[in-house]
Amino acid sequence: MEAVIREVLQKFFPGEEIVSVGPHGSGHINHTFAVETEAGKKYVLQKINTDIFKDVEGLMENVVNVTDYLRGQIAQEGGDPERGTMRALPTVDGKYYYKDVEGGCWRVYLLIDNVISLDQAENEEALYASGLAFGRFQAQLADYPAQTLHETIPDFHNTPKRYQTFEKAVEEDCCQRAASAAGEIAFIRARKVETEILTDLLKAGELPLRLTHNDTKLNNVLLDPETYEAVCIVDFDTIMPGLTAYDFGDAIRFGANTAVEDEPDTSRVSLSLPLYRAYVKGFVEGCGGRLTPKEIETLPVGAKTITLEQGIRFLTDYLQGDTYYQTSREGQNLDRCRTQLALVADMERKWEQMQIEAPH
Ligand code: GN1
Ligand code: MG
Repeated sequence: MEAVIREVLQKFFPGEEIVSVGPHGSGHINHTFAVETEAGKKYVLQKINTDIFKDVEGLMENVVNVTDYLRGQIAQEGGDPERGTMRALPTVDGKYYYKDVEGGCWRVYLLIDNVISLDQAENEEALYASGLAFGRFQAQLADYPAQTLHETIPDFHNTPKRYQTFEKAVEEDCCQRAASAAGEIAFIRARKVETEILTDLLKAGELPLRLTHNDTKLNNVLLDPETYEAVCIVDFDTIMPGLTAYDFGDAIRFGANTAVEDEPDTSRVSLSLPLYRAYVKGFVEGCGGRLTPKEIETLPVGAKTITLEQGIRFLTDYLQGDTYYQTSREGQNLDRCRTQLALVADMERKWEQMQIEAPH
């Protein structure tokens, strides 16, 4: 075991005998481990990426306050608050993160056992369940005092801003990679106006700002391995005020894709309409009548916008030398970008069928 991990474990679990520490999950930003003690207790240990999350204090305050609040909501609804949301654990000093001698920041959650996390949808049940869970999540947080939240990443889903950063990266071309992505650059440029649709509607007051999760990937919902029902939503790092369309869209981008996010063969990428519809049903149901007709109408726009935004973000990172997303092979960010753009193209083909009628 690395000395630094030993130091961290001492702060969270003094006196507990640790029997194993191993990699856990498939996140692209933080480093995640599962920890098991001799007494059979299981925890999730995470090294927070502080290049990206600069205000760890604020981040952990969000996590602790929102999970406490959710525990109250879940208990009121008759659910199991201990399995229904994450529980962060304090260090011996009572703080919810520990800064190691090298300046790395760590946190610990209780590990929720007997669940699965899917990097690709296995069936419609999983999409329905995750839609229902994210819809309910939004409903449960409808009265949360949003102004008390720290903005962990400013302009996180500000697609026009993402577009500007992308243009700058193309112009600078610091790694001489732009030529290898000429087709992708042209594809994105041809859709520049579309990056502005949702933010314009927000500015015009036609869409409300809500408390959103902002990273609604299928693998951020822990599911029961037998029933595929949702047990717990994880990854509260980007809970911030945002648009419903983005939360809906990000789940579609990831969960209704017939291929994995970094599939090198884009002919395998497509939008599965049955998976899409299963998510729509769950999400709208979960929101429990809270969505405005305009919000429902713009859900498909959300799916397309965030898929384009994610393509833009992956391509920007590729052009800038792979400094943001963790990669395990060369060209992975370009592959990731290509899957997103292939999915956008397929959404354009299926646009009519993606439309959702608002209930009257
Ligand atoms: C990152 O680390 P992870 O997998 O939870 C990213 C999301 C992207 C996602 C793409 C803070 O999430 O915005 O949608 O990768 N998180 C951050 O898979 O940038
Ligand atoms: Mg995340």
